[in-house]
Amino acid sequence: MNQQQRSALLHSSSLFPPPPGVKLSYGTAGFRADASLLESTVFRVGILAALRSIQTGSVIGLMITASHNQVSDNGVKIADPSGGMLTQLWEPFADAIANAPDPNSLLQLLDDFVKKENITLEGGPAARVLLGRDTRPSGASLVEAAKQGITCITGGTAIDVGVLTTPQLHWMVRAKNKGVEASEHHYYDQIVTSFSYLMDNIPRENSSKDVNDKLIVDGADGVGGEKLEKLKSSLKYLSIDVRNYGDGVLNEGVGADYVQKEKVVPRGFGPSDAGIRCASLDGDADRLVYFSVLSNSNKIDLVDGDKILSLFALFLKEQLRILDDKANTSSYKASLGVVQTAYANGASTEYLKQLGLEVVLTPTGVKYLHEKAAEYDIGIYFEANGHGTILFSETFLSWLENINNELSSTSKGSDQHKAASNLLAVSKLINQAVGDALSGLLLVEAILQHMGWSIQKWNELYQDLPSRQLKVKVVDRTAVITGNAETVVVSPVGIQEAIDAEIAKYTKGRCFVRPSGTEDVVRVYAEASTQEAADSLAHSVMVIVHQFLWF
Ligand code: NG1
Ligand code: ZN
Repeated sequence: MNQQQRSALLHSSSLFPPPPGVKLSYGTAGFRADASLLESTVFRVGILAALRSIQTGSVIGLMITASHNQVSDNGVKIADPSGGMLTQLWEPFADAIANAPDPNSLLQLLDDFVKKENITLEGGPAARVLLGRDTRPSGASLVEAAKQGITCITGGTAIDVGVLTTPQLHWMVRAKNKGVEASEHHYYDQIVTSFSYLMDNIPRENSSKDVNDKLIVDGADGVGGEKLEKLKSSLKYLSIDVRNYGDGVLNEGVGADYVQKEKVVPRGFGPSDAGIRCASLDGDADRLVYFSVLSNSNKIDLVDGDKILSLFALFLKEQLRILDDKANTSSYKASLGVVQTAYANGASTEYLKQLGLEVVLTPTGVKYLHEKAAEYDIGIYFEANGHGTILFSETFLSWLENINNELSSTSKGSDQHKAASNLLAVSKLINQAVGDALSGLLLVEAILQHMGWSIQKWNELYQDLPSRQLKVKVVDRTAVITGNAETVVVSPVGIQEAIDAEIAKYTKGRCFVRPSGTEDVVRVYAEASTQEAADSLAHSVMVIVHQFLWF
């Protein structure tokens, strides 16, 4: 690092002192905290993004959002060149620089890291970072801090793409690095075109009375609602009523996280919506759940991420089967895999296995699910909370393109041809970079129309086991170390035996605890054959967590 670069770093970082006594960790979704604590962190993540861009010779993304957290929080995360999450190899360094106490120790860390990672600061490619943010009021000033971080690396360019959903930013990073058109307009163009294509391909006999074109969407008073309100007029065959698209307080009594955890209607919905298909996005539109309002009540029937996954899996399996039926073309045995976390409802896992699908569990966090799903030709991953997507391998996609062309000339309009083109359309509609509520919603809508299913019919695929999630405040949540995709606690010693003894008291009992990656709590999840039993199991395990960790 030359002298000019060193002075630039020392000078700029002295303008962004870290708040005293705050220790931050990159977590499951980047850094998150009260927005007033984040300027220094975002500035430093700007530096990190610039270094990552130089090292990879690619465009990197930096997103300012705290997703479903309350409006006074904010957060920052990095999108790697593929559009996926920052490589896990860099996370410890992200933690180290975020927590460096002063400009000199920050400079020392950067100097060592640049050497260790062979990052060429002079004469190599210049850093290019796409900067996006959600609608939080604190976003604008945090974007300025990020710009300072990016540009204090010599030659670094910050490209401010304004207010976007998190998945749009990830999509743009991926598109830019593939050398294709990457504006927000192109994003809409791609999803609207592939959605229309799927809708046009629907077998006429399935356009039944069971499924109508009306959908009500809760936009969480965030960026997703705002974007969908603008997008909806270009969606043929679908009539969307968007509520909560920006007038109320972000995530307050609204949004996918609220709906999924509380199982009640979001603000602006009520008994008059009973029976209608409804969906809810989270604050940055990377989560999606569906629900229907029960008559004369504020309660809902929740259709969560596990059921979205099941719907996608059914449809894709069917398309692959139809494609496989044809004998006249070179065959390709595409691998189809399903990836969940321990939070997936046990009934969903059982249902998916009964369909003959391969189901794998990973620890919580998109990075783990995504990595695993990428091992298949078609990998579908979803968290119960509604974050997920479908990944297609390059090999499979190029085979599919060829077959589609072949079928288009030999048997245009045949079932096989439609199956091939449906699969291609899904790969274009669904975000290949990260879970995306807007494109996920359009795929759900297209499949429901294709099946001729109402939301009630979809919800009947299987019956969820009653479950309960609790948060426990402890002195130090990092004292909880888990194993086996977070299904068991390895440390503190003895706690797992105590949990097992509780689980054994319940029919269909299942329970696990893990430290949250986004909040300062330990989470408890319990499942059992009745709601009372699930509540009671969760509660007893919460007491155990207290006993072992409140010292
Ligand atoms: P943590 O706080 O680590 O449980 C939560 C979600 C994750 C994931 C991240 C990122 C639950 C139980 N956990 O993580 O699945 O979505 O937020 O937003 O829903
Ligand atoms: Zn989110």
